[in-house]
Amino acid sequence: MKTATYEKLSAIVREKGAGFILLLDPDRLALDQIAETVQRAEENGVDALFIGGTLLLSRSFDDFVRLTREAAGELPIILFPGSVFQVSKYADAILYLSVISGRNPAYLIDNQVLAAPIVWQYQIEAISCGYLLVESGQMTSAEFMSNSRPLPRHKPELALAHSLAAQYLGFKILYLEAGSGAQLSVPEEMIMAISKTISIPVIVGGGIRSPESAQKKVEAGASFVVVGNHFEKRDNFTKIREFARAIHYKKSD
Ligand code: 1GP
Repeated sequence: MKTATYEKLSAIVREKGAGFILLLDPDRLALDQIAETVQRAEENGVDALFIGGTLLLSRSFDDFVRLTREAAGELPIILFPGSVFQVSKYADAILYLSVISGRNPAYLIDNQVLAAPIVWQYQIEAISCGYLLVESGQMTSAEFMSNSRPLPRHKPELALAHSLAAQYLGFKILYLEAGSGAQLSVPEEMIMAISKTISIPVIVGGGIRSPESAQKKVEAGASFVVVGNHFEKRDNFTKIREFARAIHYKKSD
């Protein structure tokens, strides 16, 4: 089994305190804007790229990943798939997600079985990931499409029990997800309760729109912060270095 990308992620946490991950949604970024976006991300402290979306309307997913790979140099490119249709041989790794906050077998195991032969044929590194949807104010696409209930945001003990289960089941990483464009991000109290108890790295994403908010997630114990929606507005890209500094505050750039 390949582990190079997972090891790169671990090295980022060791060297920078936490990692800054930019999420690229193939439906929201035109193919001819990929090179410039990736270059700006790399120059301004982004540590890795996720590619994916809950739904996929664009027909050129494979081209999207290939062009990102060509532009990304040393930056790891990790698929963050909303479905089995989002697997590409051009990625370095795939987050092999299971929506363990829900009880819908389609997102717990069915899609994983469908994707497995493709991942095997392409020889992409699979990073097993326990994925917890956390209630975030309004229904998100992830909640709707996964047809599963998110964890209540004011019940950190419930989220903690799920996180321990993820660790005991052998997931290599945990994702605390408020959902893309979420009204409310994952509460720090929940991140803190989980990260001080489990030993696998914790990714936090969904609804993070400021460097201050990103830093709070790291202070609470997140190993990685994912931002997508906010940088889909081109103007917001001018702030990307501030996000990187905030996320790397423990060992600042
Ligand atoms: C969504 O966690 C990611 O799956 C990022 O969320 O798009 O709200 O930044 P945003």
